[in-house]
Amino acid sequence: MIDAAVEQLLLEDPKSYVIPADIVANVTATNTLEHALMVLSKVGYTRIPVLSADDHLQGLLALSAVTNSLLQVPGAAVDQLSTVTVADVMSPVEHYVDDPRKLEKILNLLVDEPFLPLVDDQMVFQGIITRREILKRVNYLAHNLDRQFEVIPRVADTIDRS
Ligand code: 2BA
Repeated sequence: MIDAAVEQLLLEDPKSYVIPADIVANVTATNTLEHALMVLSKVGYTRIPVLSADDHLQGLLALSAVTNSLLQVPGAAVDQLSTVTVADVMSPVEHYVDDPRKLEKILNLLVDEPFLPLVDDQMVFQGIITRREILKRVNYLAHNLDRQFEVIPRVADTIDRS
């Protein structure tokens, strides 16, 4: 369980570590891989969410899945990617959160995941929580814990600052 003081400080402003849906790069399952490659190249991210036309989270698209598809056909040119859709190569969403205050789950999953999609109870995409935003929050915690809480070591000589 997360320590109560740590949780309180991290949760002071949960919205601060959510990147809202309107600024998250995404593709739809019906997009061609040619279009998806253009989006991925332009934004510079290696993995982005796949949304339906009504903004439901459907999967994740990795740049590696697009390049793998290209390499399937010997000598294939990029325009061959217009015959394949995002739905053909996207991966399922294994991990997501429906509440940015579920810190225990978020911190555990972000050890292995670079980001977590945030959805509402209908699986409508709300944004993402990235490692970077959570680390910024942890950095804030590291610098502000003793401004709001008195932190006293249980054993007086356990802290060696040499
Ligand atoms: P990656 O694309 O593998 O990026 C890993 C880290 O590299 C990012 O960590 C970020 O620190 C840096 N980075 C990569 N491309 C960047 C760019 N175009 N602008 C600024 N920084 C860039 P995080 O920021 O923690 O992001 C973790 C993952 O979340 C990213 O993994 C990407 O899959 C996703 N992501 C982050 N912001 C996104 C956005 N606005 N739209 C779509 N996906 C996003």
